[in-house]
Amino acid sequence: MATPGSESIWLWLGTAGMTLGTLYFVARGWGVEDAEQQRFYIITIFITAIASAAYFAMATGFGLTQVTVNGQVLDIYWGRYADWLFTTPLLLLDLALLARASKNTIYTLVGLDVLMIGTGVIGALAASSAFVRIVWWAISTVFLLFLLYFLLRALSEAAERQTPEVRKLTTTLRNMLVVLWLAYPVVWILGTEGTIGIIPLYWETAAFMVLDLTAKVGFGFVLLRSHSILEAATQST
Ligand code: RET
Repeated sequence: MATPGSESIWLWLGTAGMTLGTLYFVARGWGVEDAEQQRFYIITIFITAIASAAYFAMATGFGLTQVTVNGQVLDIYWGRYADWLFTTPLLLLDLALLARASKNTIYTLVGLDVLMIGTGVIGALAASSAFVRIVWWAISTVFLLFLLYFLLRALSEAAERQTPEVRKLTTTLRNMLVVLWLAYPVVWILGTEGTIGIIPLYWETAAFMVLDLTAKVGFGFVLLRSHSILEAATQST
């Protein structure tokens, strides 16, 4: 266990943001009676609650380790991967349920997602060489691209079955997800993990915090913003 440096300010901000987001979603979902609508609240609440715990763990140094690659010591926050392993499938589930995607689509997306995070964490912790780390990064990025391909295909199929307002919400969430998720491998390779160190740990931690808050709290906010749209999305057709 290592001690976080000045970047801990961003981790504390992340903890606060995720906690506030969780409380907001709990309050917003309180009076919702419909089981299908409740599902979106439950999933979204767990996404931010898990992240809140992960951020607190990182801020207090639990989720931090050091990896020596070619004589260079890297500070690696492995706590992020523990968070992402559970929360990214839940984010996909939110969107897939909104689009009423088939079970097979959901299994495929979750499988690709677990492979993406799993190979990403190996890349982050691998001490072998910078080259091997970058190969793991490339493998993980390939899984991300397959995942986005399947997601876009499933959502465009679903569009035909949706009312215009539900379709609009799905499109907004889809665009958010694609843009934000593609930024993660970029921050990783330019940051500490990529060993090139173009982005120092301090700014890398800030960048992941902004991405995580937008991809979780921002995403949940947009999804749960309108009770009437969720109602239309869950009505049997
Ligand atoms: C890693 C490793 C390098 C290659 C790729 C990655 C992708 C990470 C993603 C993370 C998404 C996280 C979200 C968190 C929400 O709070 C693991 C950085 C492709 C896409 C949405």
